[in-house]
Amino acid sequence: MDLSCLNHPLTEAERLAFDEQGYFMVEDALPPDLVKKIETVMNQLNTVYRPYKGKGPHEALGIHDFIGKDPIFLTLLDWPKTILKVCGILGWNIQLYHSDYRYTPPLPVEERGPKQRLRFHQDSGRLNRELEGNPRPRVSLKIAFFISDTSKPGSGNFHVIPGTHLKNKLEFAEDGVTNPEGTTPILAPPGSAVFFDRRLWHSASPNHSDHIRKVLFYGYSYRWLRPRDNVTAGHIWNQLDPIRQQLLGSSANGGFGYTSPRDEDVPLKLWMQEHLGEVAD
Ligand SMILES: O=C(O)CCC(=O)C(=O)O
Ligand SMILES: [Fe+2]
Repeated sequence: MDLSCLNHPLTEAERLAFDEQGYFMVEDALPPDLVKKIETVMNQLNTVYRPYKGKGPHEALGIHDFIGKDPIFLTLLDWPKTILKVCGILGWNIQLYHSDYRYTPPLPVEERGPKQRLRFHQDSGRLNRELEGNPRPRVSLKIAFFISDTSKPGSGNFHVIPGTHLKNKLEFAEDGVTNPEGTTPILAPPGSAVFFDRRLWHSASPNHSDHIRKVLFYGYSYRWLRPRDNVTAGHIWNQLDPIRQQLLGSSANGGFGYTSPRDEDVPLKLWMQEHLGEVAD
């Protein structure tokens, strides 16, 4: 890993925000030249995948498992300004369980119908039914890397309801339209990274701006969670260092190594011990 990550640990303020609000933003997580390069690659993928997925010019395009589709995406996997914040929250037994590309063109003016309630949800489907407890456990988080400018409301902003990661259920107004109290648009400039707890009630929103909304979501979880996509990386496996291999799902000891990892299963643990001193077991 790039040793400059040591300058960007999880801060106490971030830990507090994550524990109490369920999210925080890191502004300027990515420099403008990198944002530009990523945007170019996102545009290329849009050109290829939009017709392939049968999406019209104004429809949102989502691509799951984008991680192996261009080397630039690996750069963000262990990005120096974000990776130790993930480790600060989840520790070293982590993996990328999901990657999700979102490319949302503006909705044509004539299609901007009556106001509708946003699609609030907690992440990871059955976890929200089959895990016991109130609140249910965290298990995973996502980083949203904002590539286009969503710093103004109405630009397809990511929305959250702060503090709701501790609520298994959310009350919705009977009118079917009004959003729950506390609904907050995240005003994210390009290059910013928003960390959020999978339990935080959150939603996408329609893009009523004049530019395409472009975001990359990196989902990190404990290694024992079954990934939500195929984490396709066989074609680049030999180019990955051991920590990236861990993050993309390797285990030296097979299935056993996910729930009871030995040192050889988790090079990230050894790296953290070497560079940060003692780490929690
Ligand atoms: O596109 C968005 O703003 C929301 C995406 C989302 O729900 C997710 O990545 O879990
Ligand atoms: Fe989600």
